[in-house]
This record gives sequence, structure tokens and C-alpha cells, in this order.
Amino acid sequence: MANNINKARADFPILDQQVNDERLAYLDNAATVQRPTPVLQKLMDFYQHDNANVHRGVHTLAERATEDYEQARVKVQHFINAQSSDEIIFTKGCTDGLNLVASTYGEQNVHAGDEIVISIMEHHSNLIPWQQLAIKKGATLKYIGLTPDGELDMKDAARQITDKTKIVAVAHASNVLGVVNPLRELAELAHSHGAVLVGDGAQAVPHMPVDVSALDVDFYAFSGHKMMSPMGIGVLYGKADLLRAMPPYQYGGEMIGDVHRQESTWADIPFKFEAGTQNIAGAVGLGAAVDYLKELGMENVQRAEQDLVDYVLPQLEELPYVTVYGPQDPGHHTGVIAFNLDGLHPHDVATALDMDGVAVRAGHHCAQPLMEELGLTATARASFYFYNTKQDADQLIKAIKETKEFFNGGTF
Ligand code: 7TS
Repeated sequence: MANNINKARADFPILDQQVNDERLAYLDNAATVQRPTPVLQKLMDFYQHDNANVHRGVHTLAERATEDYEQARVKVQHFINAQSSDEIIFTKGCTDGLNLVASTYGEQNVHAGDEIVISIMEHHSNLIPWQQLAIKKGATLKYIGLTPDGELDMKDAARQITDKTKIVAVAHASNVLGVVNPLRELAELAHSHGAVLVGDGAQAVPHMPVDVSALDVDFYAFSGHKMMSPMGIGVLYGKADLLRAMPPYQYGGEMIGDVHRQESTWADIPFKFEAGTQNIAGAVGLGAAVDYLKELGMENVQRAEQDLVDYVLPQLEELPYVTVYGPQDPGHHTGVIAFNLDGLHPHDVATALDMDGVAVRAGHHCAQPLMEELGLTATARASFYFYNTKQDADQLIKAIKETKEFFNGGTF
């Protein structure tokens, strides 16, 4: 593999293509990123040489597959600095991990009159599980608001989190505003009131060094497909003592201790939470993605993205007809940039940009309460990854100018 971040783009043949007769500038990385050849190769190798079900057979392939699967767990453990690989549960993705916590820890610990605190910038995946839990239990769901700069209002956090709070659940990085939230401070605040902190790491783990021990989060969920693994695999980190005290999420094979006609016991963690045949190849692919990111160095990944933001954000902000959401200071902004063009619907903008080869997303980005808070129904969103280049950024700016001209009938 190209272990130099400047050469890494060559590992992504998908990026080297034309769409609508234009060079592709793939800027929809917050939705999903692309996979490098070494990850695809690992997947192929696994299916061609080692594929078997895990933890079941004593035959050689089953042992090899089990070894690969468990090694992937250890790789993830070290990548996010968990204390033990038992604290790494493989899930279908971030959404699945958050639902797991709501359905087990939440079910067990939230009662009528309790409070759950989330932020107004949450993705629906870190909102609806808590909303439904609150409805079911007769608990109250409260929201931490934003500062005028579009960052999490920590003064409001201190107001919202009280002794009635049982769970605080907040995104580590927003998929719309491009902000990174202070999870360590939120964890301290939550713990001082006897609550747990659930971190949604979907937009953080692929882009910056993440240390769950230093953050002192109790649970932390993320998706593999946003960090170059196959689809359909993700991770839930949980502190071992909490996971051990929680009931299972689903029932079936693999998660049991002993089964009798009328009663059963459960396996120890992490297997208690991995009922049925898991996405074994997905986990193996995630392990390969972790290897790839480690070789690049997460500091380098973060710096490469920051360089792109420093380059493109001021250019966007300079355009009088463009509104950028979230912090205007590039130093406070991740590679997720939500924006609108005056008088144009973001879907029209995204369609026009696609004609120029620029792939962006438009819509509410699964964050409708945030849109409501901002007085919007939708935005366009460009989102960068380390393999993007200044050429991609230039193409975005040029396409935005052309779009404005086109819709203005050339009068702009
Ligand atoms: N949390 C955040 C902050 C996210 O951005 C997403 C996905 C999820 C949770 C859910 O992840 P999943 O892999 O389980 O679906 N965000 C986006 C997005 O912004 N555009 O497409 C998916």
C-alpha cells in the first residue's frame, strides 16, 4: 500500500473516473467513504482462503476465520485505546450500536420521571432510539442547544444535565455543522450527576485520533463503512463493568452460556451481544481498514483534511450568495461543510454539481431537529476525506460558481 498520505489516492481506483464527462470529485464522504485496494484484497483473500463460521468448528478454516475475526477485534481495541478487547462489540453499524445501548442499558436503567439528554445536532440514529425509550418509559428527552457560532453550548449542557439525568448521548463530530464536541467534559458532567455518556463516533473515528479511555466515555458507537471497511459492520465500545451488567440485545446462537428447556445463561462479553452468525468478513475488512489508517497515521489523516478545510472554507465564505453552516473559522471546522446558495434548492444545487462531476449530498442529513433549529429544511453538504485534493476543492468552487450563473440565466 501507499503508506504516504500523498500517494494514498492511488489505492482508490474508484476515484479515478469520469462522471457526466467530467472528472469525479467525490465529496460525499460523510455518507460513506471509498475503500482502498488493500482492504478489498483482504476481503478477497478471506473469502478465497479462510472463509468459515467462527467459534464453532475445530477444523483449520474455522480456526483461521476465528483468528482473523478476533484479531480484528484486538486491532479495533488498540485503535481506539479500549482497555480490553472484551469491550469491543461488533455490530451492523453505528445505528445498531446506539439501538443496542438504548434497548439494553436504557431499558434497564431509565424509569418514569428520569431524563435523557442529547444535543440538537444529533443524527436521527442518536435521537430516535432515545426518543422512543423516553416515550416507552415515561422519561423526558432534553436537548442541549447551540452557541451563536453553531457549536455545542456547554453552558446549556450544564443546565440540562441534572441529577435526574440517566443518559447523555452526543455526537463526537457533527455530520452537518462540522464541529467536534468536547466529549471528555460532557463525560465529567454526566458522571458528576451519576449518568453515563454515550458518544456517537460515526463522524470522528475515521477522521481523527480517538482515545475512548482518555475521553472516559461509557459507550461509543461507530460505523466501518465511513472508515473504509465493507458495509454492514460497526463497533460498539462499552466499559466492561457496564456491559457485564446489561441484559442481552438479541437472543440466539453464539450468545449463550447454557441452554435448558425453560431457562438459559449468557456468554461473557463481548459474545453476549453477538447473537447469530456475524458479519465475519466485514470485521476482517474493518481490521484491514484499521491497519491502513494506522499506517497513514491518524494525525496525518486529520492534518490532510484540515489543510483542505483551510483551503476551501474561506473561498466558500467569500462567495456572497453562499451560506456556510457551523463555525466560520476553518480551525473549528471539520471536513464536513454544509452550505446553501441563495434562492436555490439544495437538491437543484447537488444535481447541478453532479453535472460538473462533483458528488455532494443534499437534504436534511438525518438531522431534522437541527434543520428546524437553523430555520431550514435542507442544505447541500460537501464532505472531505484525506484522499481528496485541492483539485477536488477547486472543482467544487468552480461548479458552485457555474451553478449560480446557470440558475441566474448568466446574469450573476
Ligand atoms: N451518527 C452520525 C453522526 C452519522 O453521521 C451517521 C451517518 C450515523 C450516526 C449513522 O450511521 P450508520 O452507518 O449506522 O448509518 N450519517 C450519514 C450522513 O451524514 N449521510 O449519510 C449517512
